[in-house]
Amino acid sequence: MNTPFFAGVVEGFYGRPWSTAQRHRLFGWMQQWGLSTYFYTPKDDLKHRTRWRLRYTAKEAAGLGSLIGDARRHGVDFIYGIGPGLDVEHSSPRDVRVLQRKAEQILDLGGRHFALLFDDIAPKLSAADTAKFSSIAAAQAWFTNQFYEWLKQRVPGARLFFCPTPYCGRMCEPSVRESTYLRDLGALLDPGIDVFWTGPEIISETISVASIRELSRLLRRPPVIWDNLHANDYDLRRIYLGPYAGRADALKSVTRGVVTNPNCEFELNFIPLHTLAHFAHAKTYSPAAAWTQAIAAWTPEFATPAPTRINETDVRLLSDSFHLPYATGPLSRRWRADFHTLLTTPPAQWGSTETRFRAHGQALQRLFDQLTALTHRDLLYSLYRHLWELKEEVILLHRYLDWLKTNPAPDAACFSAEHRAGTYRGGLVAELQRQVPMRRDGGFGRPT
Ligand code: GDL
Repeated sequence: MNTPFFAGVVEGFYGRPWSTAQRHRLFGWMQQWGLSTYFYTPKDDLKHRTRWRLRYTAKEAAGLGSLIGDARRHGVDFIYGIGPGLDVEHSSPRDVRVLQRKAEQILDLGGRHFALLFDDIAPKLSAADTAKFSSIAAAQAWFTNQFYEWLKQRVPGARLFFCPTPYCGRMCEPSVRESTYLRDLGALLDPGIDVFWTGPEIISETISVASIRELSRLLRRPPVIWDNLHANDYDLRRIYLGPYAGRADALKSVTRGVVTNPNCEFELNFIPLHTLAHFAHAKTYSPAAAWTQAIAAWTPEFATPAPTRINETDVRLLSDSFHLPYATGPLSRRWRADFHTLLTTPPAQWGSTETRFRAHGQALQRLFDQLTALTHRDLLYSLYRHLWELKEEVILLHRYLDWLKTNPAPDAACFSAEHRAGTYRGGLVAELQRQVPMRRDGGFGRPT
C-alpha cells in the first residue's frame, strides 16, 4: 500500500480515557495543525481490551458514533483499535466471528479503519492454537489476516494496523535482526496491513534511521511509529511539556507515519502535538524553533483575570521545568547544576551562583501563584500537583541553603514545619525507592 507519510495521535495510554469534550478539542487542534490520523485505543475503555468481546451499549455506541462524526467533520481519519490479545483464541471460529460482530457495530457507527493490538500481553498460545500454529506470530497473523479479508470486502479501501507483541527493539529476543517473531510476522501478515513500532525502547530517546531500515527488512514493510516520547502513564509524578525531539527528518522517509501517545492529561499536550505537527511538515525540523513557536501559540490559553499576566517567558519556564523523559529543560538544567555547586562549595564562595539559583526558585514560586489564577481551570488542575511539588521543594531548598550558611555542626540537621518525620514526599513507593536507588547507569546496585 502506498500512502503518504502521516502524523497524528494515538490515545493508547493506561488510565482514564479522554472525555468527549477533550477529544473534540483534540480534533480541532489536529485539523488546524495538519495531524491527519487519530487512533481510538484507550487501554482502559473496558470494551477495547479487558472485555473486548462485548459490544457497546446503545448509550456508549451513541457516544462513539458522535466521536466518529466529529473526527470526520474535522477531516481526521478515525481508526478504531481493539486489543483482543489477553484471552483471544486465534484459531477459534467463534472469536473470529465475535471480532467481526464488534467491528460491525463500529462500521454501523460510521467507522472504516481498524487496528488490532497485541501489545502488553503474555505471549502464550492455548492448546488449540498450539495444535494449529507454529508460533505466536503465525497465530496473530492468521487471525489478523482473516479479519482483514472480511474488512476489505465490507469496506473497500479500509486500512488495518497491527501492534506486535514485541513492539520495540528491547523486546526482541535476542535482537531485532534475529527475532523469529518479526521474521514470521513479516512473512505471514498480509502486506496491506501496517505495523506499529515504538523504536529501540518503549520510550525511545532517539529512533535511528538505520534501526528502522533493519526492522523494515524483517517486516517487509516500513513501520508506523507509535511514539511514547510524551507518554506519562508509567510514571505519574511526571508530565512532559517539552518539544518533540530525538527523531531525524530522514525518519519520515523510512516510516509510514508517526503517531504520538502523549500525556494522560489531555490539556498538557499542546506543545507535544504542536511540535509533532511541525516535525511532520518541516523539511528541516528544529526542536528549539518548534518549541518557541509552540510556546507562543499556547500562551493565549494561559489567560488570567487582571492584574496577573502570564507571558511566553512564563510558559517557557513551565515547559522547561516539566520537559522530556530523558531531558531536563535548559533553564532547569542550569538550576540543578547551580544547586550541585552550592552543595559542594563553602557558602563564603557561593557568590552569584546563589543569586542565580534563588532567582530561578523565586520565578517558580511566582509561576505557581500566577497559574492559580488561570481562567482555564482544567489546565490548572492538570498541572496542579506537579507545580505544588516543585514549589514546595523550592521552599525547602532555599531554607536548606539558609541553614548551611549558619555553619551548622556536623551532626546538626535542618528542619521544616512542612516536613514531619515519616512524611517526606511520595509515601510507600518513594520510601522503597530510596532504599534501592537507581544508579546513574540505570542499574540497581547492592545495598550500601
Ligand atoms: C506501552 C503500551 C502503551 C503505554 C506505553 C507507555 C505500546 C505499544 N503499548 O507499553 O499502552 O501507554 O507503553 O507506558 O506502547
